[in-house]
Amino acid sequence: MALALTEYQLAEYDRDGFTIVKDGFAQQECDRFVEYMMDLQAGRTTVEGYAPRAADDWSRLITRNCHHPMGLSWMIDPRLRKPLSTLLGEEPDGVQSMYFYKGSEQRRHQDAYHLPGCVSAWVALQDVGEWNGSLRIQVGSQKRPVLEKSHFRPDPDGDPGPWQGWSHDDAFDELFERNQLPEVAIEATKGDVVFFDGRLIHRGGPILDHDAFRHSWAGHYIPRSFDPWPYEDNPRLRVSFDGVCRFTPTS
Ligand SMILES: O=C(O)CCC(=O)C(=O)O
Ligand SMILES: [Fe+2]
Repeated sequence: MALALTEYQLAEYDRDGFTIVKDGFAQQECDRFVEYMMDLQAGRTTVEGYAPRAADDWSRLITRNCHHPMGLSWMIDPRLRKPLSTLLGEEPDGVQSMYFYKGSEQRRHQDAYHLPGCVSAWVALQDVGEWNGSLRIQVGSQKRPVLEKSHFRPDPDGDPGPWQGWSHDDAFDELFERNQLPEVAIEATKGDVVFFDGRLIHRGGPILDHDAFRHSWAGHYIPRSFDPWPYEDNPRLRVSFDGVCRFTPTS
């Protein structure tokens, strides 16, 4: 059954840039995904394209062009199709996913910087809180300025771009300050799905217990009609809910 977004959740998404669907996935499904990823990490399961990692390597696993079977099945899980279509306004295409073994403490950013027009489905595969690093979100920032790659380089006339000379991380912090909007830490329980707008400023919050795992997964989706391809250097593969893999043609 599709995850249903209520009128209230749609209004919340529009206003705040995100909404949470409680218990979107069953606990056992989350456990199975975690077990699979632990096996993949340790080399107990082998998948072509996924070398076993060092025993202490818990860095996030980004998947763009070579999906392992479990990741692919989550990426195009039929329950995600309807809410993502509603939020994107058309058929969604998955373009990347991220598996987090631990909290990321990733600095503030907008996913739309890399993937204009994207919507994210972020799933807590275990309970998530301050101890293992919450997802932190600046509420309503999706309606404020969006940083673009072109802002960091000279414009066509050779004049400096508005953020030229800034590091990306510092630029997002500055934008966050200028917005003067509150930041919230998302407390999620296992199976909750957070849908959020790619223009929303967010980060991986501080981790109190660095030994703690924070199994979570994020799929990033763009509208089917989105062309040209938003990446500058990456593969042009999209995975769609009809099971078809599509490539964006080079012009
Ligand atoms: O989970 C995190 O720590 C960061 C997630 C994120 O940046 C994303 O899903 O786009
Ligand atoms: Fe992100």
